[in-house]
This record gives sequence, structure tokens and C-alpha cells, in this order.
Amino acid sequence: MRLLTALEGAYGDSADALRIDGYAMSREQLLGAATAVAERVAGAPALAVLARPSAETVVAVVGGLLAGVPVVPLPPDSGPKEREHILRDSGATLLAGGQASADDGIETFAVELGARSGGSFAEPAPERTAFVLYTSGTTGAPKGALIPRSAVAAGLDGLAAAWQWTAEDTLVHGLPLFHVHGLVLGVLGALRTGSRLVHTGRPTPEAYAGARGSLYFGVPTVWSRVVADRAAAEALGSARLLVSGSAPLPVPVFERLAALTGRAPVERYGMTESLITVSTRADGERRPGSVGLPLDGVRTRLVGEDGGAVPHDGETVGELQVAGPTLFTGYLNRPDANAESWTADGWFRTGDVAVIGPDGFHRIVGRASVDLIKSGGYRIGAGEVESALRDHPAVADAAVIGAPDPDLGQAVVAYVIADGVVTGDQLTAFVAERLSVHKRPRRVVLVDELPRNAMGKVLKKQLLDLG
Ligand code: MLC
Ligand code: AMP
Repeated sequence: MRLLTALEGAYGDSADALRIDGYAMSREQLLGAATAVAERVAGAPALAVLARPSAETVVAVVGGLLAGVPVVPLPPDSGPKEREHILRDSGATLLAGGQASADDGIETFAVELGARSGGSFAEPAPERTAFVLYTSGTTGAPKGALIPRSAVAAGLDGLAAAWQWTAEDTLVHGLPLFHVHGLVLGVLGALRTGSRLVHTGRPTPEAYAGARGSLYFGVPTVWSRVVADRAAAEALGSARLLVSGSAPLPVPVFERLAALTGRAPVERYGMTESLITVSTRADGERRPGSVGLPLDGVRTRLVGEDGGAVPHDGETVGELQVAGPTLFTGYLNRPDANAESWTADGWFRTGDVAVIGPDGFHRIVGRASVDLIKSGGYRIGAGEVESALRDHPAVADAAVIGAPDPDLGQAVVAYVIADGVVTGDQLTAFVAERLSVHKRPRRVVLVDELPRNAMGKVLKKQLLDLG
């Protein structure tokens, strides 16, 4: 079976099977333009795609997948530090969209939406890499997670079963196209289930309300903005399913969304490395604060600090470990990170702390490390932001935390020892230019010293208490 089944014409077609940021195209048009890209890139070691929320991005991604070339989505606002790392580390030789910089050593090309090729490619083997998705760790530069085609297929089929997601649906979202949520679920999901797709460019309450879909995806920040806009929330009452994920959905937001739309949201849990593994179901209980049950084929377990099994009593916390067909195959060029992430018996350590009830329902309690921050659903490594801050000539040292934030869940806050001339706003702009804009500190606190323990390690707990 092909990965993108809907492109075979199995579910019919329409002139606006895919609408993205105002541009509509049929699946036939998408296939023709993407096949032209596939002919251009076939045989390349990897294809980087400047992942703006545009039809060009979808065509380029599908082109890479048709040709069996690993696709490397590049955040469109990534600054030179992040961009150079992703391009070099991934081994990409081609970049779709965007401009080459003199020292990239990479060939760029523009995607032609009007191109049509009738050629065809044999379906690449399921074990081939579909994507190299860059994601932050606690320290250092982002790691490239290798996602095989088989994981994408299994993950999407599990979600289609859990959410009764079919070709009858119109999926609406406005999430970025360089992460699992917006790209794998939000684009490939439509191209596998055959549902129509409306991408709103940005995930604003007004755009969601105006799109009139049956199935909506959002991160908790999006849902908390929707419930603050009563008219928009009420307009979503005609939808079949509202899905939240990528970060914890606060219970008050869950309840308000249910009250305003008449629809309790479905919450699901996942990671770049594992795709979506746990979800509440369209035909099952949707419990506030809970992410539900493992998807078909996925296994989960809780492990205590002593390495022993933790009872599924709904109270005892443990590290969540996952196994099954949706898992990545490893991090590119990172044997150290691979060794740390997998157990001897083949389970992936998520780094999330959870409880499982006797009824099998999972509740995510938090992350084991304070150094992985989730802000607006984006995963941000404290170490990466600290390192960018230390690159500023006026900065002597920096410590970054994720402070609780009513809009973003967590906000990146930096405590910085600097020479007294530089301002917080300048440091924020410095990070936004070098990394991605969403990694910038929302607040910079200039301090004379950082609280440290006897070993010299910064006491982040104390900084969190400061807020
Ligand atoms: C602001 N801007 C700046 C800037 N400050 N630009 C340059 N320098 C600065 N200092 C600009 C931005 O570029 C942007 O422009 C605009 O201001 C607003 O940016 P923002 O303030 O960062 O947006 P915000 O409103 O905070 O975004 C909220 C959000 C966003 C919810 C829309 O956080 C988001 O899209 N989150 C989704 C993350 C996601 O998809 N995660 C899934 C990971 S996968 P412009 O022009 O762009 O408006 C995963 C697996 C799973 O987790 O389980 O799903
Ligand atoms: P990313 O790699 O960006 O996909 O981020 C994965 C992380 O997001 C997970 O390890 C969790 O910490 C967090 N996450 C995703 N979905 C949820 C959820 N529904 N509830 C709580 N945390 C979540």
C-alpha cells in the first residue's frame, strides 16, 4: 500500500481538496507538481524544504516522499546558527524554496505549482526514512530524528481508527509545517485518509471559525485563545472533533471549550521521536487532564527511578516508556543520544513523567528535566538558548527556564549576567535572529550572579521560584 493513498485517486478529488493560505489545489494538481519535484530530486541523499505554510511546501514534501528521498523541513524563520546546523548535519544537497547563502554549499530550486508530470515512481520500501525532523534536547544543537515511512503509516492509521477520521472529513489547522503536529498529522494525515485539508496560514480563532471544518487540530495555546473569543468558539460547535496535543491542555480550557462548543475535546500525546502514541477516542470517554489509551500497536510502560515497574494505580508516577510501530529509528549522527534514549530491551525513554490508571488511561504529569521547555507547543532546549545568549559579546553567563505562562503554557525566561550595556530586548532579538523566532526569551532578567550549588550547577528550581 502506498504511503499517500489519497493521491492514487481512491477517494475522489475536488478543485479544493487542499487549501493552504488561500491557495486551492486538487489532488491531481498536487500529484503532477510533486512528481515534477520528485524527478528533480530523485537520488539525492536528502531534500531540505523551507517549510513556510504554503502550497509550495506541501508540493516539495510530497515530491521528496514520492522519490523516496528523506525530507528535512527547515523552519522558515531559523537564523544562521540553526539553519547551518540542520543543513550540514542532515547531509541535504538540495533546498526547495528559499535562497542559498554563499557558504551553504547547497543547491536551491523554486517549486513550480503549475508544473505537471505524468511520470510515476515505485513505492519506496517502508523502512526508508521519510523525514529527518530536528528537535531540541536539553543541551546542544537540535537532533535529527529519523522517521521511517512505516512509522508515518502506522501512526496515521492508528489516529484514523481512534478519531474515526475518514475521507468525509474536512481537516482544519494553521500549525507550522516543520513538526509532527502540523506536517505529519496535519498534511500527510489528509493525504492518507483522503480528507479535505484547509490550512489557515496561522492558527487564529477567527480563521478556525471561518473555515467550517469537521476536524480541527490545535496546540493548547490555540485552544485557550479560541475560548477567549466566544463567537469563534461557538462557531466550532458544528465540527465533529476538536483535537488538542503537543503540550498539556489545562483543565479549565478543556471545560470552557466543551461548554462553548458542545464538544469535549480529544487530547492526544506524542513526540517527534514516537509520533502520536496515546489518545482519547472519538467513541470513548474524553476525560479532562487525560490523554487516554495507547493507539493500535503501541505499548506503554512506567518505570520507577530504581528501574522497576510502576503499578498502574492512577497515582504512582514513573517515566513513560513506549514501544511499537510508530517509533523513529534513531537520531542522525548522535550515537551518544541514541544510547541514552533506548533501554536494553528496546523501549524508548520519553523523558515524560506519567501515571496510568487501572482503566489504562494515561495522564502526563510533567517532564523529568527542567531543561526541556514547551512554549506554545514548541519544544525548546534551555541549553540551546543559553548557548546562543553566551555567543553575545556582552554576556558572561546565562540560565534559561520555562516559567509558567497562561497563554503559552511555559514562557522562555533568561537570567543573564551581562556587562551592563546590553538590554534585555537586544538579547531577545539576538536569540530570535540566530535560532528560530519562537525560541527567543519572552523575558530577560539581568542579574549579578546565578544561584549555584556546591558543584557549581545552576539551581534552576530557585530561578523558577523567582518566576
Ligand atoms: C515576534 N516576532 C518576531 C520577534 N518577536 N520576529 C523577530 N524577532 C522578534 N524578536 C514575530 C514572529 O515572527 C511572528 O511573525 C509574530 O511576531 C508572532 O510570533 P510569536 O509571538 O512567536 O507567536 P505566538 O503568538 O506566540 O505563537 C503562538 C502559536 C505558536 C500558538 C501560534 O506558538 C505556534 O504556532 N505553535 C505551534 C507549535 C507546534 O506546532 N508544535 C508541535 C510540535 S510536534 P508572523 O509574521 O509569523 O506573524 C509535537 C508532537 C505532538 O509536539 O505531540 O504534537
Ligand atoms: P515534540 O518533540 O516537540 O513533539 O514534543 C514532545 C513533547 O511534548 C512530549 O515529550 C511531551 O512532553 C509534550 N506533549 C505532547 N503532547 C502532550 C500532551 N497531550 N500532554 C502533555 N504533554 C504533551
